[in-house]
Formats: sequence, structure tokens, C-alpha cells
Amino acid sequence: MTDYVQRAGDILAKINDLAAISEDATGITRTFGTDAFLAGRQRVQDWMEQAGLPTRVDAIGNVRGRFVSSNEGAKTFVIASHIDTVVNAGKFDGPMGVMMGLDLVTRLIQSGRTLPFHIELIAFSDEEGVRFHTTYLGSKVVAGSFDNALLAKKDALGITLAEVLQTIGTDPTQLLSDALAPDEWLGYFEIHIEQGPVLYERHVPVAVVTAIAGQKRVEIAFAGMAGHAGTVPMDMRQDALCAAAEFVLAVEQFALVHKNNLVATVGKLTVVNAASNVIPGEVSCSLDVRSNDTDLLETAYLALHELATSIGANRLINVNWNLIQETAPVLCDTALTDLLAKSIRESGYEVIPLVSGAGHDGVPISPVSPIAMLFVRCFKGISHNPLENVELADIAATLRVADTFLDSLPEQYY
Ligand code: HGY
Ligand code: MN
Ligand code: MN
Repeated sequence: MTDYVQRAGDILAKINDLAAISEDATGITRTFGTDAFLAGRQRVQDWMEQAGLPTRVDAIGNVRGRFVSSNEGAKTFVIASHIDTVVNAGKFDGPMGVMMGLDLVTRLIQSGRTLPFHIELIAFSDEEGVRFHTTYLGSKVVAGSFDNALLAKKDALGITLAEVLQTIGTDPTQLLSDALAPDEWLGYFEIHIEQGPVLYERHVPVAVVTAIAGQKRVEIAFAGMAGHAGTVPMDMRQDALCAAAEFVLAVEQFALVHKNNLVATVGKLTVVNAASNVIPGEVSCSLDVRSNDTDLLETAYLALHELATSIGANRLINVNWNLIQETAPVLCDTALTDLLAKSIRESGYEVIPLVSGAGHDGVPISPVSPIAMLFVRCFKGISHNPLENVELADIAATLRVADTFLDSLPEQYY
């Protein structure tokens, strides 16, 4: 009888180990291509190799461990999540899915069973998109949808993605050949913290994901007129920060009106040449809009763009609106999701179907493969925050469900 708590303890130890590798001394930050990212990636690759999984690092920096079937022409079932983080992150968002995937595959290797399909365990290199403000770089390569134009994207220091790839020693000419071909895919499975409060409120350890919300990310620049804070009369100013501030609150108001199926967030705001005695002339901010309803997402996006434009016109501020990323809502595969729900029931838990407000690597993969996700309860639903936490017992419960799910896959397909 497997000891789920023992396995969960090993997983938690790896999560804590990885969490200690960070770009900054105080919190957890591992963004694409940094030394901390590379050190963390190496640690994950070592763990995969120690488990008997032959690995390789692909051209976008994903770590890929492959459990090969004796069935030559077999398709590949991918188990994955990401190892990059947001800034000052929690330690579970991403890494927990990779460490649990490694545990699941290790059990299969140690069982001595041969599967009728290959399994590829992937630690994606950039899901959050923090450094280049465009997400899913790792999974887009595996899905075959990476656009080489992304190589010209610059980070805050003006360094391009292509330059970072060169620095970390990968070969961008391999990006397209690193994809799994559409006919190779059997399925995609990701375990991830819920990052929301439902499971915590319902006292249930896991949930099956039915869909992933669509999102649009925008960079907005407000250009007014810098000026002396002491001499320019209040009614003669073109204050870029006041325009941005009016926009930020307007975004909140708009999203509150549509709160049943829409969220909108301004997470970044920068005052260029900021000084306490200077009227801000240049301000930039981000906008992140999400909904599971395609029409509402589009309507909200257009309305918020119109809001920014009218605020600029009223204040004689020039507004530059730049859509930098958009993904439509994605449905999880019905057959895989039903199998996951059956595994949850067989493990003795209530089946709670959830839509994910957070984006996940299954989004770019969904055009080439059926996807399934299993959510794990986290403390008060807190995420993208050092307070992010998962109980050992919930990791153990999730292992039980995931083992059951993987063990039932062969009948599903063969
Ligand atoms: O922002 C998100 O939805 C995820 O954390 N990448
Ligand atoms: Mn994540
Ligand atoms: Mn995240």
C-alpha cells in the first residue's frame, strides 16, 4: 500500500528546497533566464535524473524528462507545470505541479510497469511572463505555436529574449523542432494550486478544472506635460499620473459592475522621471482583463479602451494603448475531465468542477492536445503571495487521486 503522506513529505521537501533558490534575498523570485532560474532548473533536472528519467533542456529552457514506452509508435502523455515564478511569489504556484508530476512518474518507473504510451514530464521555463511580459514561452514551444517574433521582445533593461537564450546557451534555431508534433500528443495533465478560495471554503482538497478563462494583457502609456509642482496652477496641468489614477479606478468600477464573470487588474504602474516636486509627464501601466465569456471579455476590453481614450481627451493627455497578449477561454477535455472526476470520487472526495481564472500552460497546448487539470486547495485561496500554502494532507490526497487517474489512462486509450 503506497504511503501517500511519505510521498507528500518528499514532495514538500523538494518544494521548500526549490523555494530557497531566488533572485532576491527576501522573497521567492525566479524569472526567465536569470542565474536563480538556471540554478533552480538544474536542481529540477537533477531530481528528474535521480528518479531515472532521462532528461534534456530544450531551446526555450524547458526541462523535459521522458519515460519511454516499449511501444515504439506510442503517443506521448505530458505531465507538466512551470518552475518560473512571479516576483515575491509563493512556493507552490508551478513547482508543486512539477514535483508532484515527478513523484507520479517515479512511482510508475518503480512499479516496473511498461505503459502503452510515453510520458513526458516537463518543467516549463516561463509561464508567468514576468520578464518579457508575454506568457507561456515554454509551453508555446512544446505546442509548436512559438512565434519567432517573440525573440525580439525586450525586458526592462532592453535585453532581448534572443540575447537571453544566447546567454543561457540554447539554440533558437531549434525552437520549432522542439515541439511535440500534433499527432504525437495523447493528452496533457497539470496539477496546480487553485489560487482561489472555493476549495478552502468548501473544505475539499481537490477540484477538477472544466475551463480556463480567457485573458487580455495591455501596456498603456499616458503622456502629459512634466512641470514644476510649485508653479503650475492646478487648472493648467497635464498630469499623466492623475489621468492614470482616474483610469485605474475606472477599471475597478467597470469590473465591479460585471463581477460575476469578469476581473480586471492594473498590477504595474510606473511614473517616468518621478520626483516629488515634478508634475508627472509620463506614466505607464499594465491592464489584465479576464473572463470565461468570450463576448464579455471583448466587450470589456473595448469599453476599457474607450474609457482610457476619453480620460486622456478630457485631460489633454495622449494615451497609447498596446495589446501585448490575448488568449481565448479554453475548455478542458471532457473524457479526461470525466476520468479525473471519477478518480476523485473513487478516492472518496466530493467532485467540485471549477473554472480557472488563472491562466495555465494548458492554454497554448489545448489546440494540439486534450487537456486536464487537477486543482489543489490552498490556504484561503491566496497565491502570487508568500503566504501561499498547501497542507501536507492535501498533497497526499491529490497523489491518491492522480495515481488513480494515471492508472486508469491505459483503459481509456488502449
Ligand atoms: O497570471 C496568471 O494567470 C498565471 O499566474 N500565469
Ligand atoms: Mn501557475
Ligand atoms: Mn502564477
